[in-house]
Amino acid sequence: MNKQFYMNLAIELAKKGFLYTSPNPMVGAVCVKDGKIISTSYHYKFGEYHAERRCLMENINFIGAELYVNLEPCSHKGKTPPCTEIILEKGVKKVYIAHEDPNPKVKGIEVLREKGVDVEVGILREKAIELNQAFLCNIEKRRPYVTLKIATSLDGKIASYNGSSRGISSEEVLKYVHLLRAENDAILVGIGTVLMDNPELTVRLGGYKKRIRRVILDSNLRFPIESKLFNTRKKGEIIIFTSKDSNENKKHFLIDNGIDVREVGRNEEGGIDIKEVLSVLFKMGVGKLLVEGGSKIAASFLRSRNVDVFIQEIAINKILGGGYSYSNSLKITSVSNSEIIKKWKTFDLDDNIIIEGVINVYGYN
Ligand code: AOF
Ligand code: ZN
Repeated sequence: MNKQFYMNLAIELAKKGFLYTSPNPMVGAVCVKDGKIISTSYHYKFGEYHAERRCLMENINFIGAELYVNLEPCSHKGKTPPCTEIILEKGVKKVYIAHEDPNPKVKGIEVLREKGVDVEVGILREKAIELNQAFLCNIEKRRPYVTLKIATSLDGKIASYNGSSRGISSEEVLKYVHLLRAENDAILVGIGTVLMDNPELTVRLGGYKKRIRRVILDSNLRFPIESKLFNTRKKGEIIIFTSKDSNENKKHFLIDNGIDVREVGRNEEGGIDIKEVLSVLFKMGVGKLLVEGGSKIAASFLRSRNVDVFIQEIAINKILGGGYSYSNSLKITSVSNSEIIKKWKTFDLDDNIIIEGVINVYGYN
């Protein structure tokens, strides 16, 4: 077996942590001695042991072994002890790393080399970088990795003339949406969507339950207490971002009822300042955010250049005519200034075409 084979295995193992590691990266580790794999592991869950530590915790003689890991081992004490410590302690002689960790606290390559461990960096670099785009965005931008998901008719409308969007997507698409929600740490909509659709914004996937934070942008605090959101609340799970001048009594009532109400500034259009929202959410531990809706919200995220992944579900069997568009308010003056979707793929679900593309790419500089 060659280096690429073992590194590929490390990457595949890392993927098992998908859904659970954010805002930490997905990391896998493979230990090889005398041409045989003697131990493998991965980072299971945020806050738990890292891949390298799990891999080397086994009661095996690791002296002279080689370790393959898709991310530079950490050298700092975070929620867990430094990985470099156990690598040195167990006598590993060589470490293969796919790419460096941009976290400024991490200096694993340096530490290992200083202590005489042979280190080779760059095996399957691109594939490994692709895997941890969310983590790389978090470190580079200090904000959540944002996926904007829009459901439209064939003519690109997100709602009909009277504002209703219920029923644009089919059942199969709704299942896919719940999967998307499960991949994220929080889901965000505007108050318009809450008032119009009364969504619950929970993950509902058969028996699978994952609680994610539910975020509403509501500058004038119109949040209705008869809504499904209010009535399915759990302490701290619903976060409302509002302006400093919204109704104080309502604010206190919501806070007393377990809703996390945050005051933020406004943007030039009078809406909520997206940058500030993202910064607060990131500090709360949200590494991946799904933005689900409202034409204003979609436009504000696009306009402020805070969308990393763009998903459009097109109901090819429906034309809505003069309804709501998610992009009308974007002031794009010429085609050469248009928003560019990269690395897109498409697939069909019932009567829908799903387009998944990327706007921002991280980790190549
Ligand atoms: C590794 N192996 O498996 C992971 C790493 O708070 P902590 O202790 O969990 O540290 C989190 C940081 O460690 C995270 O921001 C990233 O830089 C690195 N993650 N490093 O050596 C791993 N998950
Ligand atoms: Zn570590």
